[in-house]
Amino acid sequence: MKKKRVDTGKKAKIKQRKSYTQEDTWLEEFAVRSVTGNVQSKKDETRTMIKLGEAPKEMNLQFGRVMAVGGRTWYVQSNEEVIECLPAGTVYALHEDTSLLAVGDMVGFERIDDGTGIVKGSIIQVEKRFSHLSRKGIGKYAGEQVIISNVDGILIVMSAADPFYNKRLLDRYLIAAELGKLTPSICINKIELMDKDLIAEDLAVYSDTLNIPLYFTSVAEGLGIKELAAGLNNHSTVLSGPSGVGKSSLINAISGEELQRTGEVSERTWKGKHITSSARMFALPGGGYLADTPGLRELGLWDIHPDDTAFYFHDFDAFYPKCKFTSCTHRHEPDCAVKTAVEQERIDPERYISYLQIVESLEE
Ligand SMILES: Nc1nc2c(ncn2[C@@H]2O[C@H](COP(=O)(O)OP(=O)(O)O)[C@@H](O)[C@H]2O)c(=O)[nH]1
Ligand SMILES: [Mg+2]
Ligand SMILES: [Zn+2]
Repeated sequence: MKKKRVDTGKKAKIKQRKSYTQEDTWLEEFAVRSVTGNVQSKKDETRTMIKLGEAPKEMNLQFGRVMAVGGRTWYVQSNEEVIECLPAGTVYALHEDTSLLAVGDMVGFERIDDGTGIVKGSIIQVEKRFSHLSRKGIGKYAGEQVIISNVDGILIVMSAADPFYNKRLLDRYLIAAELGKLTPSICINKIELMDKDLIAEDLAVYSDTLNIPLYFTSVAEGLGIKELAAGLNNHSTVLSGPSGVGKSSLINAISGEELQRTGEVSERTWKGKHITSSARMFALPGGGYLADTPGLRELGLWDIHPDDTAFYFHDFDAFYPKCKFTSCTHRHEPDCAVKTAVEQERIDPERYISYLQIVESLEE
């Protein structure tokens, strides 16, 4: 993966957030790193200096993991406690991603004892991320936005109906998963509303050709939940997909607890505290974590060149080496083995449609 360099020599250029749709308002909670290594939280205009590398050894850091964020507060789980943390004036970062902090991050913090008896923390260091789900920011702010970090897998959740699953979005998710080093699996929820066999046939390319685990569930009728829970047990997995497909309902059903309210994406609580709608981690009783995220209507891909898109369509793997031109984009070129395979239906024509749409969007 390409690394974005932090150029400390240039004048501060703070990337501004533009107006988002309602679903995107949670993004403003992300601290945004500028090209000079400053971050700015738009809400309160505070800035944090970022230094690349480890914090000085003499700092007495305690380590933990960000489980949720609300306002400026990052909820860090450390041993058995959840500690409310704010970023320190200077944060040492071991990664160079645009988002300084994200839910899922491993952080080092200092405990603050202000005499009230309530333990708070100041985040001093952010560890390198081993995986992430990222998307391209919307509008003027076109940087990378890390939705969640340091999980093993992504469960792409869509529903059989209400809303109908979106294969174009699904194909984008698969690319984002590979870019972020996340093992993908797919869940089609609300299966009681449709004919399961028809959907299984429609999605055969994913389960049979691409060998991606495909789950069919109904939270309403308790179908397929055990199988899904078994597949997710002992792993840490982010659930992502459009809103209203049943992500929060599935997490409740799997954990067997009413961990969070469903049917809304705007407000959560953490022990009575206001938690804005953003990613949130839940420990599974049998080990591992599930991360709930707000619905994404679209997923702008980050860190991919249009010419490389075909390499992420693994059902094309057997064909593109046979194209006449090594630089073939599989669109207008003669003797294109990919196009021929599409015509012969050896490649799912719908996957090819996704490919064309994604290349086009990356060229914009
Ligand atoms: N018919 C049907 N509705 C469901 C099912 N699972 C969840 N829902 C409903 O779908 C709506 C959205 O669920 P929610 O979990 O909030 O979706 P999220 O936005 O993806 O987190 C709620 O009204 C749920 O009760 C299901 O299996 N079948
Ligand atoms: Mg939800
Ligand atoms: Zn070609």
